[in-house]
Amino acid sequence: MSETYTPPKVWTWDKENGGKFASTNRPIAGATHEKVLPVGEHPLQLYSLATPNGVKVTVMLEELLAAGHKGAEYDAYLIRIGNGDQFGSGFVEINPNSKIPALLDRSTPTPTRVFESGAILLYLANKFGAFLPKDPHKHTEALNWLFWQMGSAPYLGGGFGHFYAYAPEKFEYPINRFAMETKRQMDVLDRHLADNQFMAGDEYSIADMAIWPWYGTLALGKIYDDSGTFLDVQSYKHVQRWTAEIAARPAVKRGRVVNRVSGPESEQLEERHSAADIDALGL
Ligand SMILES: N[C@@H](CCC(=O)N[C@@H](CS)C(=O)NCC(=O)O)C(=O)O
Repeated sequence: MSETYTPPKVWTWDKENGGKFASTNRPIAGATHEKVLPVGEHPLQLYSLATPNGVKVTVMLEELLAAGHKGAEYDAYLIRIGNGDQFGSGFVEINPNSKIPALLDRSTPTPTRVFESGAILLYLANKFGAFLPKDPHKHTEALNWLFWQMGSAPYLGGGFGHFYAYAPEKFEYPINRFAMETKRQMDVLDRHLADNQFMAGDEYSIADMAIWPWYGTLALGKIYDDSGTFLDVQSYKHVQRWTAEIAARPAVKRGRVVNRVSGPESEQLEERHSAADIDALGL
C-alpha cells in the first residue's frame, strides 16, 4: 500500500505492477520488433487509434475535406496500442516516442514525419491555410489554447483517468489531487466559453479540435466510468453548450469513428481509405 511504501535507493522495473497498461508500459524507448507499416494511395498516411489524441487528427482531416481541401485525402491505419503496435520498427521511425497519432506526409519532396497531436494539427493548419485564424490576435489565442490542451490533458488522462478508472486499487490521495485539477481545468474552460463561442473567439479552430475530444468527451460523460457524475460535469454550462455545438458538426461525427474499435458497432471504422468507408456507416 502507498502509505507504507519507502522508495528504494534505485528504482527497478516491476513488470507485474503497472495496472491496466502493465503489458505495454516500459521504462525504455525504441522498437521491440521489426514491422513495416502499410502505405496507401493518398498523400497523407495516418497511423492511429480513436483515443482523444487520435480523434483530434481525424476530425481535422475530415474538416479539411469538408472545406474542399482535396489534398487532405488520407489513409488511416489502425495501431492497436494494447497489442504493442506502437513499438514496431516502422512506427518508431515515424514517432520515436511510440504514441499515436503519427502522420506521414508523402506529398513533400521527401516524406515528412509528424508526431505529437498538437504538432500534427499545426502542420495541417499551416499546410492548408485553414482552421487557424489569420488575424494575429486570434491566431495567438488559438495557439494559447492549443498548447494549453497539450499541457493540461495529461493531468486529466494520465492523472485523473488513470487513478479513477485504471489503477489496480482506488487510492484516495491521487484521485483527490487529480479530480481537483480536472475540475479546475473545466472551470477554466467554462469561464472562457461564457464569453466566447469557440476557444479562439468567433472562429472554430484547431484549438477546439484539440480540446473537444478530451474535455467534450468528459462533459458528455463518455470517458472513465462514471466520472461525469463524480466530477459533476453538468454544472459546467458553457462547456456543455460548446460541447454540443461541436458534436453536431458533420466532420466531427465522421472523424470520431475513424480507427475506432470499441463502443457501439455502428460507430466503428477500423481503417479509412476513402470517404465512402465512412459514408457506409450511415452516421
Ligand atoms: N502528447 C501526445 C500523447 C499521445 C499519447 O499519449 N498517445 C497514447 C494513446 S492516447 C498512446 O499511444 N499510448 C501508447 C503507449 O503509451 O504505449 C500527443 O498528443 O500526441
